Amino acid sequence: MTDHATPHDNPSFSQSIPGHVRGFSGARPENSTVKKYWTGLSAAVIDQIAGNWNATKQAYAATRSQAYFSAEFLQGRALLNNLTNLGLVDDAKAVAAQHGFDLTDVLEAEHDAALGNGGLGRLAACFLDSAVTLEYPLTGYGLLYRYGLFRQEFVGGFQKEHPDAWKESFYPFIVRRGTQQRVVTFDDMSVRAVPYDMPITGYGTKNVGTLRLWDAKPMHEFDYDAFNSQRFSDAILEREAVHDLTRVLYPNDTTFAGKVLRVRQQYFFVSASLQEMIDNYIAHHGEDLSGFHKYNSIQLNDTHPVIAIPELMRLLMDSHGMGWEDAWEVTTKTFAYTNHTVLEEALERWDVAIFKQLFWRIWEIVVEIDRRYRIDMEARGIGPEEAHHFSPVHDGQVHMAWIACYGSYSVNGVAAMHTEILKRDTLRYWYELYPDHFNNKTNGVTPRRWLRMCNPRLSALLDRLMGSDAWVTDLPRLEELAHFAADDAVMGELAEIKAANKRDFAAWISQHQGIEVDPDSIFDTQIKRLHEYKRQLLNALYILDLYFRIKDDGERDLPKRTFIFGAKAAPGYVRAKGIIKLINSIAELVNNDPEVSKYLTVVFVENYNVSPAEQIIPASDVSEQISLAGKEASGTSNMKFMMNGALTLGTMDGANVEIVDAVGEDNAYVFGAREEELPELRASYNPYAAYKSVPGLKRALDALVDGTLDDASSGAFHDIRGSLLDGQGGTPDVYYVLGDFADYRATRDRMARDYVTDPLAWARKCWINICSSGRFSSDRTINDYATEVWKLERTPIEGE
Ligand code: 26Q
Repeated sequence: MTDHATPHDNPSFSQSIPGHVRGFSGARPENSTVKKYWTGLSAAVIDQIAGNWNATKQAYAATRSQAYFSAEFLQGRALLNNLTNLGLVDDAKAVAAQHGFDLTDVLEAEHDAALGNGGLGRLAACFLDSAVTLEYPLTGYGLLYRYGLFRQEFVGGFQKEHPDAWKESFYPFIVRRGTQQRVVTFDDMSVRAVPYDMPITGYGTKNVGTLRLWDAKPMHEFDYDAFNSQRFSDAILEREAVHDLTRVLYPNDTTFAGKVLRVRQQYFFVSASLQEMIDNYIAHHGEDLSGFHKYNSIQLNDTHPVIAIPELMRLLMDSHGMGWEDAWEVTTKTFAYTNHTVLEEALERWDVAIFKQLFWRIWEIVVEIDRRYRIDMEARGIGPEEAHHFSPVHDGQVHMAWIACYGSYSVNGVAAMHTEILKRDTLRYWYELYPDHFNNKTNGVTPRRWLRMCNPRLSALLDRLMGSDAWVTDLPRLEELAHFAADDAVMGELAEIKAANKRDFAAWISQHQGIEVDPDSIFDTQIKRLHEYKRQLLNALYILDLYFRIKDDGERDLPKRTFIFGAKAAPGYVRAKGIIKLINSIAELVNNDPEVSKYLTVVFVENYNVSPAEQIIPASDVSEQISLAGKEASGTSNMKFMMNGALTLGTMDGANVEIVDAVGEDNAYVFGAREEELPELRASYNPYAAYKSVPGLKRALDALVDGTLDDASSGAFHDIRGSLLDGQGGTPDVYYVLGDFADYRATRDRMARDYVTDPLAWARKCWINICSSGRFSSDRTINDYATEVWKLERTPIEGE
């Protein structure tokens, strides 16, 4: 199969590359630096799509279209993704070779666009890819952060954060649209919002979608009067305050911190985006905005952009003369809200003082929404106390989730189980009020980046067996290949592909971190943000236990394993950072022990991000999805692993439940307490009893404080052990780590045994996972949103 998704036989692309490279490097392509070569090649890609991008924008502006509001878009690298989608990989490879460059090296020169923390941000990026591939008119709106998620360095095993100046050297994949600026007004300052557009290419389509990211600039480049007067320093300070707005992505993902700058960022990007949408509506349909919702719908990615609800009210009323009732009608038919968490501590609540100080008018509107809400609830027969608890404003705070639930026509969770928990607990009140607003949209991931692009070997096998690349845009068709599970030759090929990917990862990690891993060992991986509920600690305790089984118990009949971690901790999350130090200390202990390191290697990948994930996932055998049941809304790496032929070791949580349902219980390894049984288990739970009675636990936990492991006198390991055993005044072991340990240990042992005793049976399980991954394509998710929620029509362009 060729990789020509869009079969435009394209000599123009190849021929344009040298000129673009020369333009950036001021040198002959063969004498250019690799970074300049990357820049020129990227510019050649932009050149290719410019016409179709323009045409797509015009087509989307004229039809009912969807906006995706998100504070985060975790795009990762752009060049290979675009080459893959446009079918230009071979051309780029050939031209680069002519100039003496290996395309792989050129691609490695690209810095990740890490404008997101984790799952929620990466989901937004996958959705953009799917929407354009399916030719749905959707535009992403967000913030052009100057610094993305911090770069992580390990210093003595501790996480150290560094600024991530991702676009400091020229970045060709964003284009400034200087003629489409807007002004956003706060009570203490006005700010120019300058849009930068990132093109989003699709696979097998001429459509090119847009991610529009707003940058904040001072109203006037220079206020000469102020500069020339006694107010010189005020003028400088005000300019800096404006630049602060889009300076940095907040690195918290699970704990809410009421930072003023954060709510400013939120208001800034939603106000600019709404102004643009209204102007576009007026240009096409005239000044009467009562039909705005017929042409526009806005998906709110969690509560981060929810301030758009009062802001749209303000714009409709104050700028366009609409009355409250009409404006509320339009607003509540425009917004749809996605919830991504059930963790109490993550819910956004802002002190009323912040609202009053930043945007008095928005505050007034929120108060009026609150007043009318209470009247509305009384009319529905809901008691004032219950209504109060879910009101937009109470106890001195503005509650963003309640504004979202009251002001949206749709509310969804991100996996079947998560949506059920929302309906039963977190959002029960709203579900009872508006049952038909609630729906589930199980997450998905794009098979372009997460299979086609990151795993070319497996992609080639799938192409050959199917006789086409049809699976790339129709992933459920992989089901047609399920019968090859009985074909030993194909299973042999699958095993060889995994082995080759593992050799590639071994070379990569050796080059990046100087650690040598054995490609014949089991690659067992946990990659995700570091949080107690995700239970990296459970994984770490198992490894410690194994260490002692080898060292003290003399166990020798053990499969060889490589344990891979990748995780960033929020900089202020002290215990999460302690867990990073713990895993690094265990790595040090295990890897440097001549006896133990024959069996085990521990690798903590530094600065985990989208690009490392693209190396790690195709090379993994085991996918660790071990959150406490009921806590992980969905998970999305679980889907990426499955697609690439890794088997899930997981709890019945989030989308794991649906993965196990798709592959069957024999093709996944499930352990741990079920969500519905936890309340009863908890009632009689005594972590101290588990510590004393569960084999291996005491030894592993004591290693944290008996000198086996060294936390550099930080107290981190003492704190971790204490959190499990005494809870320091609160509940001990909130995430039931010790409660699930025995089952985890038994299941993980069994899994490793299965791997070595019957490689063919293992390969068949992997194959069934790959062939059953169809419903975890974000194409399915986007189709469901588009047909059930957004009511969109596919809008293909004619194109060049
Ligand atoms: C909130 C307030 C202030 C500062 C930061 C934040 C903030 C930022 C990011 C809160 C949450 C996030 C990100 C959450 C997230 O990534 N959630 C994950 O979303 C995935 C996509 O739906 C799910 O698969 C994961 O289960 C969920 O944890």
